[in-house]
Amino acid sequence: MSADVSRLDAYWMPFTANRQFKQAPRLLTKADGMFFRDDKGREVLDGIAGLWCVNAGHNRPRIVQAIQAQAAELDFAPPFQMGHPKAFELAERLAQITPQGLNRIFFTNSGSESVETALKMAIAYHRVRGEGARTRLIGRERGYHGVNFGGISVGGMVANRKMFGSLLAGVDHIRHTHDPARNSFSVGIPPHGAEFADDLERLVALHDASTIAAVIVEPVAGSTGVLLPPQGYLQRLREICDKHGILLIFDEVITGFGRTGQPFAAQTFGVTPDLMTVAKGITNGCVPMGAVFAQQKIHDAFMTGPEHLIEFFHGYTYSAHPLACAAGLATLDTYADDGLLTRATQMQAEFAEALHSLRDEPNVIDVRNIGLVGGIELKPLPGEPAKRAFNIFLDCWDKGLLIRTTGDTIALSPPLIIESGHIERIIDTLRAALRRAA
Ligand code: PXG
Ligand code: PLP
Repeated sequence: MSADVSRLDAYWMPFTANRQFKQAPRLLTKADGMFFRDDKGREVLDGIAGLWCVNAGHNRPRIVQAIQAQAAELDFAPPFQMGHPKAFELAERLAQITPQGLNRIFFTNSGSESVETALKMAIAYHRVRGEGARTRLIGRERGYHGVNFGGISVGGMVANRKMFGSLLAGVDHIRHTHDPARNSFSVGIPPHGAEFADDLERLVALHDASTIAAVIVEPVAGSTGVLLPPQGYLQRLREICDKHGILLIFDEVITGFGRTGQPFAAQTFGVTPDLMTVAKGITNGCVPMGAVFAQQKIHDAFMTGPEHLIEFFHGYTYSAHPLACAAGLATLDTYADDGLLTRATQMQAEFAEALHSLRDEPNVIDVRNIGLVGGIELKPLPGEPAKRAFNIFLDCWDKGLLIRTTGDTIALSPPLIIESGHIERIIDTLRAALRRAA
């Protein structure tokens, strides 16, 4: 059945080639475990956990039931000056799995909102402590921090920034860590480039530490093509931040909830930030939710002044929404039942070997991996960046595999319940598509 294009007009789709899509729509209608079904009843293997979010696989019964029961019990509770039990319960449960000291939890509805919240928290934190000149925010080239104005300002994806004017003032960027000349085809963490962290010293020298509030980075950059931190890089960034009183924010919207083999990448890399942003896997993608995890000292710095006054003038109508909290609690139960927050450590060797078996396929110029994340970078078609990878995306879809592409990099981030047979099927499908595209 070809879709009725007239009925597709009203929906202006996000981050989509709208005209291409509407000529040949790709419609998902059902999901279960590792698989979607499309509107023609075809089974499609989910190679990207929806959009890096369905970490426990689709339609997990415990989560489904929790959402259904919650909708019938308490549909909404105002989050300002009011609460409901599951919000507190979820915050307590999350605080048990967060890296050391990140035990104060602020709820949002997405990764983008988490980023805005963390940036505002950082600036306000310095101000409540009497360091109001620390307002500058430092991001990194090729970073992705969602699509709101703060996030695109500290972000470093040119296409996401260039259309939108002057952005936030007082933002600068350290250089990215991608170094194919030295690190291509590294298995796991690339060996070279810890010194890229020293670029922060350059910005400190330029702006003076007394003007800098925070540095935000993704421990592993996902959206920009799976860029891993070189060995020792995050430690070095932490040291420089400490030396200059700058807060370090890890954006773990993708890396959170088991993706790299530990609950959070901060634990995988043994580096603890001052603030952490999460979303996606917090509810297994089922109900929109995000959060900022703050070190207790940051939270406590706000808890001054008259007790009847609001301490932090920030929040969303849907912060700690009851459906999201119910989904979040059931998601944590599901992760615990199945051991999913560390399952990537068991699967990563097999996943890495399968990925790297693609290194000699046509036009593959790099393969990158950590935990259950993979990146396969292709040589662009001359004069047509992103086209080769997009063609492979379409070919894989045709053959029943959902992958994600960004530029000419293919990203894989399968649900953490993945088994060997699924890995084989993903790699075989990709290999055939790469050969057809040669
Ligand atoms: N920070 C990071 C590190 C992310 O990866 C966001 C913030 C924003 O989250 P929301 O929930 O506002 O979308 C993200 C989101 C891709 C892709 O193809 C990745 C994301 C979103 C859309 C596409 O890699 N990550
Ligand atoms: N715009 C208007 C006019 C509003 O009244 C509100 C919230 O009350 C918002 C935007 C923000 O909405 P949200 O809290 O869902 O982010």
